[in-house]
Amino acid sequence: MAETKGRIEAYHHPAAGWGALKYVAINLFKERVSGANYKSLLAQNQPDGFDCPGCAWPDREHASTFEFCENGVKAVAAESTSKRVTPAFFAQHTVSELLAQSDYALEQHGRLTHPMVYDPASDKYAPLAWDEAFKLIAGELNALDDPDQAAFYTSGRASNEAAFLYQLFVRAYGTNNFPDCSNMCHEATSRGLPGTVGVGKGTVTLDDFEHADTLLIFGQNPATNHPRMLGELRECARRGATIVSINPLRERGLERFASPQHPLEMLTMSSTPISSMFVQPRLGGDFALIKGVAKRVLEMDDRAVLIGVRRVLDVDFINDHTDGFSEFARDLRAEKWALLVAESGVSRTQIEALADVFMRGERVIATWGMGLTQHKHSVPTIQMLSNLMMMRGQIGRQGSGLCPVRGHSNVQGDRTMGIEERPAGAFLDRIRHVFGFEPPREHGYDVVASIAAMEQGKVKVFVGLGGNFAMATPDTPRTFKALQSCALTVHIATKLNRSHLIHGRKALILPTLGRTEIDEQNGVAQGVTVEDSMSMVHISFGLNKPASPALLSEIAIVSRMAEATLGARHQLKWQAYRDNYALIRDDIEKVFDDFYDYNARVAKPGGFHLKVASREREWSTASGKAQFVPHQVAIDTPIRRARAKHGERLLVMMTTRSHDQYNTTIYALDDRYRGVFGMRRVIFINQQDIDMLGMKDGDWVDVRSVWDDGVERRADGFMLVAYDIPRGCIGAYYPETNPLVPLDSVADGAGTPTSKSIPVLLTPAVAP
Ligand SMILES: Nc1nc2c(c(=O)[nH]1)N[C@H]1C(S)=C(S)[C@@H](COP(=O)(O)OP(=O)(O)OC[C@H]3O[C@@H](n4cnc5c(=O)[nH]c(N)nc54)[C@H](O)[C@@H]3O)O[C@H]1N2
Ligand SMILES: Nc1nc2c(c(=O)[nH]1)N[C@H]1C(S)=C(S)[C@@H](COP(=O)(O)OP(=O)(O)OC[C@H]3O[C@@H](n4cnc5c(=O)[nH]c(N)nc54)[C@H](O)[C@@H]3O)O[C@H]1N2
Ligand SMILES: [Mo]
Repeated sequence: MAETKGRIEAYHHPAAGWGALKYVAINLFKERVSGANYKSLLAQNQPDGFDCPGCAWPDREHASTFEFCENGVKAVAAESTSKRVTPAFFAQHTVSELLAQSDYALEQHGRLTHPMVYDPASDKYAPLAWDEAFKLIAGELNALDDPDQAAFYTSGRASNEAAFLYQLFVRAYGTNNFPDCSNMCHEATSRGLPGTVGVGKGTVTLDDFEHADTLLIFGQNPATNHPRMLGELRECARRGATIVSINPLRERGLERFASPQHPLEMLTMSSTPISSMFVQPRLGGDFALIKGVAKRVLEMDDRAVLIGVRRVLDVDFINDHTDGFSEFARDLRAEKWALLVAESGVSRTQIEALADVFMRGERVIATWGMGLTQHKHSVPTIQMLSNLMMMRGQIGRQGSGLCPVRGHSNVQGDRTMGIEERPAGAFLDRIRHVFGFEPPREHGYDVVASIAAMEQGKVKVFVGLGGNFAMATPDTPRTFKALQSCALTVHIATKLNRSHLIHGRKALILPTLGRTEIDEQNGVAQGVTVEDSMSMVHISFGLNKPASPALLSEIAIVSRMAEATLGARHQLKWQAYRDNYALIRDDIEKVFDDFYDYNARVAKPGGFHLKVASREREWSTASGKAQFVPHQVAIDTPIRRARAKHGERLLVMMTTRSHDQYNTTIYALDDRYRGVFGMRRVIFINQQDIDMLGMKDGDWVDVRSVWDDGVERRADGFMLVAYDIPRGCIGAYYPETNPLVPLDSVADGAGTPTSKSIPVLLTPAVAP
């Protein structure tokens, strides 16, 4: 990739609009989607079509109108490509040769077609029969001294059925080692919310967006990552709702939006302003900011009491539904404004202005993404946001609530199905009751713990159900070594990626059907189900011809792996499950009460809403009430320690997504709304910080992280791009910057790598 040929050019058009359409056309052409597969683009998120593999944002009724989404089209085009990675391809390239290619190049080779096994003699992957592959896996798994020496990763595209069978197999085998992509994603949400509202899921549905008058968007870039959410925001803005973007980066995509759904807007080149207000905290400053808003709300309530006007707090909600308010209020009163201002990087005037917007709102939705979840203090931050919303009863009523916006299209469903390294006792009891075996009780490894366990030789077999573990995880060189120390690595995948090349002593690549493809078992088309970010469960049927006749579905792969490994040990109905996926749903229903009449309810267009207790104002907490949880501003943090040592030259780095990538999959080299074209090795930085470094916009730097374990972590060769971002904060793209994230730098209580707050130093480098 000729990165130096890139250019930086401010983006002046609305998000989406013609730019998106033009891009999509180019992309389809490039992917060489064959004629028959074009029709699949019109079928995404249709009642009789497939669930879009793009993201977890829900669809309006999951029916009728074709919702045009650039992100979805790119995801579908990438899966529907006519390019193939065949045994002949592997015969032509050694693994070492392939390792020298970029992630972008690896993705461009196309779809995997045959099961492959690594041959150390030739350093190449060679084809093998499916049966041989399952025998090999079974042999290695059964040779381990302890089932806890294997780890089973899940990426968030696996369907409910595949995920359920996978956890059933792994628990029958004997471990809870379930690292999954949500450990790196919304784990802080899943661990934080149960402590306040009882359930680790959002409390809103799309319908609430029609009634909200105020939306607070924390740490999210929907123009790129959830384009269909932008459509909802556009409607909210048109109704006159106030939309606030809380983000260190002033994301251009949140300024204006032209909807491809509205031809008139496109023809007249007009657009709808999205955000009415931008608040730019420093990285990780949200905790102090939200606490400041809460403090102001309390102060205004005190004043209301004093002068005898309507209370600002929702006193009825607090009395009837919550616990712990007085202690929380005491802590807020004692908190120093100076500390909140200094920590958030937001002036007191602006904190008060944000509080005014919040208090004026009768129906407020707070949404958040990775900007809140990938910090050391993510769990307290999310709990503080929950506290704030509870102060005004903004949970569990129409038009208001908590809205974590998930990433992968079924990441929420996978957790619901039991992809969980810390399973609840009651769930395990059910598994025992329904399936007649005793599942393991000890908690297993999450992503970070799995890598550490591989390093220490405690995990020897790694199986990945989708994803790109080697590139998605932190501390890249260290993670590579950990994976390479495994006896066996297995990847169930649609496309070639670097994880397949960073392999154990033995290694398998098992190609699988994507969600866009027809999945026939015994001549009957099978559907799979998924749960979106708002707990809607629906069915998905593929429409395209499979990329290769040799592909197996994820369900077939998991069930055959289980049969081969467990043998006669467990009499589970693997064969029946893979012959008819409805039988899997019947058994899911036996384990989870909320899935009653599963098959009947997903047969209805749009599927069904899975009950979220907190939305109904039922609180599944220890006290049976929603809980206010006070938290202090953290004083002794790695970033503060690093800054004490290095002064203002110490910068805090976030790693984020460009417009043309899907996590570790790089579709192209542009980041249109941020004005970056043809390159990815850039650092967004405040002009005053460039001056402070004695450098110029466009200069090149190397990056080194500051951590206290004496290990050098670096990523070299990035171009400085002056940007609207607070001083002391910089941004760059993932996965290029993952080598900078120390493995043991994780969110307290969630274990999420702190990918949005890495202390770093920049040093001048020569332009490549
Ligand atoms: N096209 C596309 N779509 C995707 C994905 C993709 O890679 N490409 N990935 C999918 C997945 S798995 C996920 S999880 C989602 C991710 O979607 P997002 O949550 O939008 O993820 P990021 O791109 O990492 O961007 C996070 C945003 O947080 C801001 N931010 C960073 N640090 C802070 C902070 O400390 N405070 C605040 N307030 N903001 C901060 C950044 O400026 C950025 O705007 O998208 C999903 N959809
Ligand atoms: N520094 C930094 N690191 C991060 C993040 C960050 O913001 N910053 N974000 C984190 C987040 S939010 C996430 S979710 C993770 C993502 O981590 P992962 O989910 O592991 O990564 P992806 O890039 O989404 O995985 C892409 C691969 O999945 C496979 N695939 C695609 N579709 C299918 C399918 O239908 N079935 C199967 N079996 N395989 C399929 C393809 O082979 C493709 O190469 O990365 C995390 N890592
Ligand atoms: Mo994610």
